[in-house]
Amino acid sequence: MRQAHECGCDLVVFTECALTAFFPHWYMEDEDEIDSYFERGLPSDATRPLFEEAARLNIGFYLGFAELAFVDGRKRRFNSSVLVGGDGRIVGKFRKIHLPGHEDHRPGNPFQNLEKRYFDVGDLGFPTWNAFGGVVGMCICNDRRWPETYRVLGLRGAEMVLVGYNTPYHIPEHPEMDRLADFHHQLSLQSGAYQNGCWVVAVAKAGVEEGVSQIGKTSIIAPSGEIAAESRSLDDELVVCRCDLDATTAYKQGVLNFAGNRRIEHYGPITSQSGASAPGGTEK
Ligand code: CDV
Repeated sequence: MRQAHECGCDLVVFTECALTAFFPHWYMEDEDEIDSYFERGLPSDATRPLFEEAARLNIGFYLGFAELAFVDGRKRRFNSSVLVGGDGRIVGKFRKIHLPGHEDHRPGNPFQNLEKRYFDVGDLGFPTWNAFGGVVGMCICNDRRWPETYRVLGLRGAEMVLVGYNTPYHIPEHPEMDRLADFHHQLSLQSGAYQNGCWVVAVAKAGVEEGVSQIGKTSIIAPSGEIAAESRSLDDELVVCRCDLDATTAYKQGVLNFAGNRRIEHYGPITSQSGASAPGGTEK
C-alpha cells in the first residue's frame, strides 16, 4: 500500500483470502480450527493498522478475507471482500457467490478444493457503489468465470470490477485443462470487460503457497477488452495502471449503446431446456 501510494495510486486491490493461506486446500474437521481462519468483523485488532494506514495515505483498498457472521442468529461462513475508501471507512462488502470445488475429502488429490465445505453461498448479491469517482463492483475468484457476474454488475452501472483470486495451475479432476489455466483466466476477464464496457482489475496470489502452485497472472483489463497491465513474475509485485473510467463511455454508450440496444424482452423464456443443466448441478 505504501509502495502504491508512492506511485500515486488511489486504490490497491489485494487477493482473495489475503489474510491467511488459502485453507480450502486442506481438509479440517475441527470447528475451532476452521473458525481460526475467519474474521469476526472488520476492522479487527489485527487488521485495524491496515485501515489506519489507508486513511493516513488517503488510499483505498479491496481486501479478500474469510468472514464469520451471524445471519438470523445462525453462524455462517463466507468468502468475502471489503471495499474501503481513502478515508479508511468501509464502502461496501461482497460475499462470493460461485463456490468451486467439493465438500468431501479427496485424499488421493495432491491438494483439496473445499470451498463448498467451508463457505456458504454469498447472500448479498452483486451490488455496486459510487466510489473512487465512478461506479465500482466486486466479485471473488470463481465469480469471474461467470458471465452473469459482469452482466449484473454491468446492469448496475459498474465501470470497474475488482476481483481477488487464488487459482492453482492444476485441477486434480481435470488435468487436461492445466495448460489452459492462464488462457481461461484472461479470456473470462477480457470478455467480461469488453461485453460490459468496464475495467476489470484482477489480483492473485502468485507462486507456491503451502505446496500449491498458483497462476498469479494479475491482470488489469480495459473496457476495450485489452490487457492494460499484468504481472511479470510469480513473485510479489505491485502492478500499476492508470484506469480512465471515462474510457467506459465509448462502449457503454457508444458502440454497444446498452440503453438503446439491449433487447432482453426479446430473448424468450429461459428454461432448463435452454441448455443449462438442472439447478444445482453436481461437481464431478
Ligand atoms: N478460489 C477459486 O475460486 N479458485 C477457482 C479454482 C479452484 C478453479 C478459480 O475459479 O480460479
